[in-house]
Amino acid sequence: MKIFLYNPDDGISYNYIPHLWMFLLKALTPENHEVIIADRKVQNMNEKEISEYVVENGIGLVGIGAMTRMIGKAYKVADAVRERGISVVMGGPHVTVMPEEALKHADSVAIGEADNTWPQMVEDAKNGNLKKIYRNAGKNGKEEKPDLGSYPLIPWSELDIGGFNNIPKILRPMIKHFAKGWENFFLIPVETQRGCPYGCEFCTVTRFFGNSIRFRTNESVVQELLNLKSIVKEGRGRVGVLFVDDNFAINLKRTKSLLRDIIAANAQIFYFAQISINLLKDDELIDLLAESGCKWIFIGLESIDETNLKLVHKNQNKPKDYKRILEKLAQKDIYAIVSFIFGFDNDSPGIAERTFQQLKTWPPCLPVFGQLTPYPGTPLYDKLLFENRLERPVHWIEVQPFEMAHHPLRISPEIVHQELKKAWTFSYSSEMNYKSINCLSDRDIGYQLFHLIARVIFHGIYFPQKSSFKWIKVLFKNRKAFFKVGKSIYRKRIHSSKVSNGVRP
Ligand code: B12
Ligand code: SF4
Repeated sequence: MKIFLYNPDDGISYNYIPHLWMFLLKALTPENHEVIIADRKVQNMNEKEISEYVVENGIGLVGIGAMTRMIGKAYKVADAVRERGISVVMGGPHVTVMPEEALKHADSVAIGEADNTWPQMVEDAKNGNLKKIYRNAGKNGKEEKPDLGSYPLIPWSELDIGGFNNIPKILRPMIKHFAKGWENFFLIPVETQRGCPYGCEFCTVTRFFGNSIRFRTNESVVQELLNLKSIVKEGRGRVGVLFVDDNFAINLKRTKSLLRDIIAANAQIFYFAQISINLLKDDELIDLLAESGCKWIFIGLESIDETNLKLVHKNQNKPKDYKRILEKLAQKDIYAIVSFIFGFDNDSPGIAERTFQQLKTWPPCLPVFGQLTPYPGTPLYDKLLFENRLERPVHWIEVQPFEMAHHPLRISPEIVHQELKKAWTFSYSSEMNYKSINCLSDRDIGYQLFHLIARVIFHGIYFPQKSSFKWIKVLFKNRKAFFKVGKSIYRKRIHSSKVSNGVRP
């Protein structure tokens, strides 16, 4: 049977990173089935075109996965495909908590992690025997989480990932000239563990993956990294890894042992990881992160206000520690993508300015800002529903980007929206980009260029940059910063050619 796995996007930014679930389910699909992966970023088709594609290509089963904010689009695709008589199955964090809603659009849903249920779904679909609901039940009927001890090896080097090149087309000739090889840059998702014990009020993870942690073996992670390194060796482009674990260092002993094994196997690859700020106090961990290839850490700082953090049960974050820890990371050449949420109950007008004032005192970071969103299945959603504060209880069906679905206590949703815009505008202004590059002027030039490109790409998370015209505009605005980095690269080249010609600098 031919299976088509599809992931929509959110209509604002691209899916810069391939969604792991598709590649994982492909690797878990029983033999004798062909799996075609389609991501909205790469296969730019609307629902009608998808339904035509699946009919013309003899697809027997369509699997769709989506986060809450893409679910409306996912349902449209599902409806169009089913109209053509082809079965649709859905899975992922949203349909897990809203299975009845999903079953209005799909023949079948996978509840929770589908590693063990997927092969059965495929066989049942082949035999025309699909059940409505699949869940991984243990002997006592309770949900059992898959054991990651037998995690499959995803054959990245054999897959076509060309469509996920993160370097915008318009920049590729320039990058090729200045930093050959980096014109094709892929960020690949890899997981090493699942689960998070913290249970922050707004987050879906603890309920979905559970509060105890399950690990892949070190050997299997190392093998996957070595496999990814072969893409670089074959000259197909540069590869970075995003460890999608929600808290890469939640078990310090295990993380350190994994990092030591990565180093020992020479499997270091440039990587990003997500780690809670409280776990980054450990100096040995930071040394091992740096030595094993970590370049960026995604840190959910959420707020600079301790009261807000307490309100949403994110007590592990202590705003007084932020600066010190970020500086410690920067000393090891590790920078942070710091994530903030506006619209907490203790937020008040001026939140963007107050946050920005703090940000300016930290080493260069890539900040991201979002509004507090009550995702279904979270304690936050249940609380707001109970308090009758949800203005749009099914906000996901018609997603309004950066619009709130409820009213915070001390700030209106309209002001939150304005504050978000302000925060994104301040943080990615050409002045701020130039300032960040200046702060990094004693660092590796390749890194400076990478940082600048990342800043320009991050600008597009809030201000859509999908056309070449928009890109040209953004590049033009940042010409001073690009010129500065270009000049340093040129100087370095002259310097190294003099040295290689025996001229003393
Ligand atoms: C990596 C990641 C990102 C990355 C990239 C996304 C990507 N391309 O992978 C980045 C940083 C860009 C990102 C951004 C966002 N993310 Co995010 N992200 C994650 C993260 C950490 C890992 C995803 C992952 O790969 N998991 C591992 C895979 C194997 O698990 P899985 O996807 O759940 O798949 C399993 C099952 O769900 C099931 N399954 C999934 N799909 C399907 C489909 C079918 C047909 C079947 C049968 C089964 C099935 O099978 C899989 C194997 O068991 C998750 C948290 C988490 N641990 O999952 C959050 C998470 C998915 N993100 C979340 C959110 C909210 C966002 C943002 C909206 C944040 C923001 N405010 O901007 C943005 C939106 C981005 C966008 N473009 O729309 C939420 C989603 C909640 C929800 N209900 O929608 C999560 C769950 C985190 C959270 N705090 O709650 N994210
Ligand atoms: S620490 Fe991160 S992953 Fe864990 S519950 Fe909190 S927000 Fe979610």
